[in-house]
Amino acid sequence: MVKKIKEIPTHIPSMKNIDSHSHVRGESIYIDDIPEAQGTLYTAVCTSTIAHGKIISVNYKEVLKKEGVIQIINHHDIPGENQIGGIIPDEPLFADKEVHYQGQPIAMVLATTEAIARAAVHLIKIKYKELPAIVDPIEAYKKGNLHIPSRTFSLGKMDKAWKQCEYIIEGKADTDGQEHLYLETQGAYAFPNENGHITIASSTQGPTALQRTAAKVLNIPMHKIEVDVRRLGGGFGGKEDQATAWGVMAALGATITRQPVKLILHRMDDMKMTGKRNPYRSTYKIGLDKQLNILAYEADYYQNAGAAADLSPAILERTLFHSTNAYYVPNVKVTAHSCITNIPPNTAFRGFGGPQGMFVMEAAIAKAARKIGVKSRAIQQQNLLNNGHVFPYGQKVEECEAIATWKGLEKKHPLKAIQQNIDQFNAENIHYKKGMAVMPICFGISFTNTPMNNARALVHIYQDGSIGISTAAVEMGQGVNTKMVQVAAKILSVHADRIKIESTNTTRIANTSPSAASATADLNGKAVAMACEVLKKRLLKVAAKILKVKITELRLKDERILVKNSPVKIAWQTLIQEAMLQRVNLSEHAHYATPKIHFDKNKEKGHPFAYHVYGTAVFEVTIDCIRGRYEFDAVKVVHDFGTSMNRIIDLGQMEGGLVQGMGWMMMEELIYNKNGRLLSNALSTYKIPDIYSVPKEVDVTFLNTDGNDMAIFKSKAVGEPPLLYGIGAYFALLDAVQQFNPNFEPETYHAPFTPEKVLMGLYG
Ligand code: LUZ
Ligand code: MOS
Repeated sequence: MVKKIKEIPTHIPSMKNIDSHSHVRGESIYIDDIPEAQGTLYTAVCTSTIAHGKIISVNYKEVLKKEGVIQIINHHDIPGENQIGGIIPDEPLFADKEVHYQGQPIAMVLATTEAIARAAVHLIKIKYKELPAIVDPIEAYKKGNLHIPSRTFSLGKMDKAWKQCEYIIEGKADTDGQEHLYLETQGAYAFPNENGHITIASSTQGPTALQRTAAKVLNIPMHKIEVDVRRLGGGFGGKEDQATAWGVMAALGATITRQPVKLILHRMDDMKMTGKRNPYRSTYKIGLDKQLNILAYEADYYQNAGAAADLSPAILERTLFHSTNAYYVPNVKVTAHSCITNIPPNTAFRGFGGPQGMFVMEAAIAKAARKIGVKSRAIQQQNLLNNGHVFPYGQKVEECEAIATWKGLEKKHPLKAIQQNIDQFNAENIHYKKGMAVMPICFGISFTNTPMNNARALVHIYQDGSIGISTAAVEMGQGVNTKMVQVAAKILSVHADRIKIESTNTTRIANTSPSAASATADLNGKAVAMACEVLKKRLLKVAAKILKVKITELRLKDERILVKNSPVKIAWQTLIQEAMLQRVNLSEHAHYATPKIHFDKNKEKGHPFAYHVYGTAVFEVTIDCIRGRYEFDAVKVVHDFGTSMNRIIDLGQMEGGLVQGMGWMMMEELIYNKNGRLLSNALSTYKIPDIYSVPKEVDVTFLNTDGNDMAIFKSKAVGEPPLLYGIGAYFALLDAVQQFNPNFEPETYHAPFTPEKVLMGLYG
């Protein structure tokens, strides 16, 4: 069945982001905008200048002489455990005897001004005994340096499958890391309260992770720590786990000095000290039959995890989950290795290991297509997932939109016509060549770690009829707070301006999962919906009592109670006053846990995802064959949003994710030298897409589908999936380069495809 395609109307009928006013006026409050309390101390962090070694001595003498320096804090000053590791306890807050990467914190200086603190750090004299550094994951693997035992997903019978293949192709595919480059750098502001209680304002995606870790380091119970998050100036995964260290340091400083302590990283320090998307190196083998069916796929992923595990074990898992992208492969054996290296611990980044795995599959298809003499898209289309198939991890493919989005794309933007234009252009031009690539995607929605799939909401209706909502959702620019308003407004049938979304606060909402895995609106939205349904029922009961009718005759609509077949109405405000008189509870706390999902790590099988998101994009690029420069002419996408509850926000996520993914594939060249030093440590040496590097045309079509009940209001998760499209940029560039230089075949498909690499490919 071919689904109807709905155009995006010019006037998108959805709610404007509730933050847009304060954003545009510069009035939104981030950590550095919090009015400063008297006595605030400022922090600078002293970090390792070598990638691996033993600390022989640390001399603070000169620092203490400096005027304005109040305190130096290092591992000796920690009341509890010197440990901040999230999944594995392998990461000290401050290095003790050894250092494992350049930029690893050793101590912090508190001073009366930030300038003094920063200057003071340079007066700390550290002697090291240097040890050899490893930055390459395969070298680490060969030495047996792994964070966790390697993991394998498998399906079918490999030996038998290889024998049935007409074509077998092997190759290598590498992806570099990616700097998150959130506009707001990492930071926190901690306030000491009475009795050793601490409040931490933090720019974190994971308030509970910070609370739990601070409690461990400070050696106090979690209830003495309140983490408060107003909003983030971007996170992209970089603050899922790695906001914790800075919050803990600020809390430690505030505990020791009994003064408020503020810690905000400067951009270059943030780039140097924090982890990024995990670079991967991979090998693959793919087998196809004569009809281009992929019969077998084998891959080994070497994840460059960095010096501590951080979230890398979970990221590794998602690489395996997405190893076959949007394709059905009946025989699969994929193995992933989490390699310990001497660079900062790498971490979550939009897609969470999924993109790294999918790139390898796309590389395998591209190389196979070239060997066989067909277009990649012939192989892609032949192998798209469909209902009744099974993923390598055992989950059945249901409500699959892989073919529907492909056909939707074909219908709106016939690929043949695009190809003809390109062929004609290439025939007529010598110095410019065009290329194209199609990129289907499939992304599983849920934390792969099943227990994390839960959230809560606390809804208060105040006696004047206004409403305050707290959830575990962290607003980081993705618009989740706007979606929460929409959920409550719809269920309680009130105007959106009656509703305020409170900060994310561990005292109001406890034991939160981080805002991550694209699941924030689903998990928290469902909790808000549950709380509002309960409140609605109570209010209807109040009205029924006044009107002496059955509840079933009543409806809550547009701030009125309506009675069936009667002109009688009760206004919202009156209803709330009546509820107060009847002593009805106008607050509700609800808990949502995703049903149906499970996963058995021993068998590596289960049903880990609530649902999947699908889509297909086509990329068109023009390269300048003299200079190696290039411009993307167009990216056209048909995407499965389910029934979008907010087209403006969802379109924003789509465009932002697409361009962020393209940046990773095109230009964001993250370079560590062999001594583990980050060379691309500033915006002058690390290039991200600007307005000139985005495609000249981005055409997004909303696939008209029913959506899935596990998604909030059937509006599918949209945070991470769009980033995956970016992978298409690499293959469009490869196609264009091969138009000019048909002999070009990279030994390793290695993203990003920078203009420099394009130039070398053109003449290589
Ligand atoms: N974080 C996490 C994530 O802890 N588990 C996940 O599965 C995940 N997926 C995407 C992004 N963050
Ligand atoms: Mo994320 S990579 O969903 O924090």
